[in-house]
Amino acid sequence: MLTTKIVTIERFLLDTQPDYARGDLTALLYDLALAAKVIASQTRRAGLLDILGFADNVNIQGEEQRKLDVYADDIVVRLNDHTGRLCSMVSEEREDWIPIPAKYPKGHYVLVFDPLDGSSNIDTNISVGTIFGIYRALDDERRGRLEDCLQPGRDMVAAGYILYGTSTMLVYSAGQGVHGFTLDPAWGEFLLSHEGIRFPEAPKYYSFNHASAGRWSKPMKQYVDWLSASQTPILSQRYLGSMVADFHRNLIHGGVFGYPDEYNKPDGKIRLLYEAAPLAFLAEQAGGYGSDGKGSLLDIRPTHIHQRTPVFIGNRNLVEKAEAFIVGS
Ligand code: P6P
Repeated sequence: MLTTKIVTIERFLLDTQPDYARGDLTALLYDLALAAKVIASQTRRAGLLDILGFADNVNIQGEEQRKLDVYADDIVVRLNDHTGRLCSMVSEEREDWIPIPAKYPKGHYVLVFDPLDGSSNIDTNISVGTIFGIYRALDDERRGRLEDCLQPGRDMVAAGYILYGTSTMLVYSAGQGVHGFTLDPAWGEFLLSHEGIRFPEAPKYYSFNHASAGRWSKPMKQYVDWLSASQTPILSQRYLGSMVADFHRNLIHGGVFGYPDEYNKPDGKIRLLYEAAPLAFLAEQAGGYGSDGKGSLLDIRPTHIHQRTPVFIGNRNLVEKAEAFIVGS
């Protein structure tokens, strides 16, 4: 007989969300779980899109076939723009912030998200993911404004990601630790599979694109040399080109992911608002740390919704060592 409890994400949220979450935050997390199921069903078929009559950009149902990241963006917006839980959204796929249409009630929360991080890897079947962060509206009396979207990560009330990998996992934190749920495709339910995830003390991996080393500063090269030689046992280098997948592996096994500034990319490549800050929120909740090389990513107040930042994220001691090399230089 099964002895372990079967805990759905709804049950877990209802049992663990603090009262201040007003119920809307719990419902919003559930809405994101639904979006995850819809997006997962499509990414699972990515290799078949041409075979299933998507080749000429119109599928067999007469729907216009879109890139999967545009599809994922559309699903998240359409599942959340009318619920009355949000006052505004920001998506990596859209140039401007997304107001809630006037015909719909406005809510207490702001949703920022990258609908499909690492999407350039889809054609090689490498894991990709949706990254999200949730803030409270700055003014509950007014409809959403751009300034509601430009809050420092420290003010997030929740963050998470959905990883479309060998299984589909939803990993989130609402400030009480980091918890992982695995989708059971037979039941269509996310079931608690990783309660209270924390970075292991002994890291195993470091994740940097060594091909960019010629564009790094000298302290940066010294730091990566230190990573590759200083640890016992030595760290393995793993870099997928999908930050959400690299982050997840390092969260489970310990390690550090970095995308530093380069001579031709002074702010690096990773977006602060909907990629770096949500993962830094999770990292801190899991006993780790996220830095831009000088200080916490969570203390940076965005001035633009798509602004980029250098990123070092993972085991706290490894990230603080990056700061020591960079700041100390
Ligand atoms: P590069 C994906 O496009 C992404 O934003 C991250 O998910 C990933 O870590 C990074 O870019 C890869 O960039 O320049 O190393 O190919």
